[in-house]
Amino acid sequence: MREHTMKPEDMKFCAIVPVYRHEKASRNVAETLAAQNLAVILVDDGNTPEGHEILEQIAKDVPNTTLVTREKNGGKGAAVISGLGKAYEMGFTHALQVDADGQHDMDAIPFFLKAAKKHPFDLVAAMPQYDGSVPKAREQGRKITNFWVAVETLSKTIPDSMCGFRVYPLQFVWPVAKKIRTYRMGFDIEILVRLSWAGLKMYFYPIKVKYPEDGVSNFRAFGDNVEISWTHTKLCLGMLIRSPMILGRRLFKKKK
Ligand SMILES: Nc1nc2c(ncn2[C@@H]2O[C@H](COP(=O)(O)OP(=O)(O)O)[C@@H](O)[C@H]2O)c(=O)[nH]1
Ligand SMILES: [Mg+2]
Repeated sequence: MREHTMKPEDMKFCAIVPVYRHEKASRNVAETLAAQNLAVILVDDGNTPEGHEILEQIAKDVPNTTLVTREKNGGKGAAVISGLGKAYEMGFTHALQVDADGQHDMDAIPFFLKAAKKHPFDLVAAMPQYDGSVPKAREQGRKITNFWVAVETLSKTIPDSMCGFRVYPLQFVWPVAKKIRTYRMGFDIEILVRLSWAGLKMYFYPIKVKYPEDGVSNFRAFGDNVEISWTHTKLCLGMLIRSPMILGRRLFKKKK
């Protein structure tokens, strides 16, 4: 794929917004994305009938917005996979994944799109810069995850794997994403590790992230941490199997 060239005019960007219990906040996010000329794919991840109605209305009001509806709540990962599949089917070349609750600094979007245009075949992802609002337990969990990701990739190429703000080159990412069975919060981690194993180059840039005190977080302290631990167990085993390939590729690259 790298031998091909992609002209900026051939790149078609969209944004994928997984939505669960953030229907109201997602309007502002969708409007901000559309104002930057991005097509928007909202994924209704099994919200209530009232929530679904709100999302339908947003899709009608905001230009170039498509609503993907999942009948039952499947988890953030399941919602992003649905969105990626839709984006690929619609012919987009790149998809920006962003949270519906507006916790990512939306002013950073032009910077990330520009970086993706500069690196059309690579992944451009965010690493979070928190203000004081981040819950301590989440910050701690992130550090542990980042340690394990370094082990799983045998590298320090992924400084953060939990921030759900990134631009995916779909031609490379969709074949990997569609096979992932980690449907909740472990998805963001697993996709980056698998893309690293597949040889995708990654660029990370900081983004401001806030956790508003009255905001809704769906992160389940027990369930999601269990899933994340299981994800790391699987990925560590995956690394052991792939370690000759990972190290061999690195050696070969250095020699070239
Ligand atoms: N946690 C969670 N988030 C979901 C789900 N389905 C979609 N999402 C969306 O995934 C994004 C991240 O979830 P959020 O609750 O903000 O988690 P946090 O930012 O890690 O505290 C938001 O846009 C949610 O609306 C789900 O089943 N669980
Ligand atoms: Mg959030």
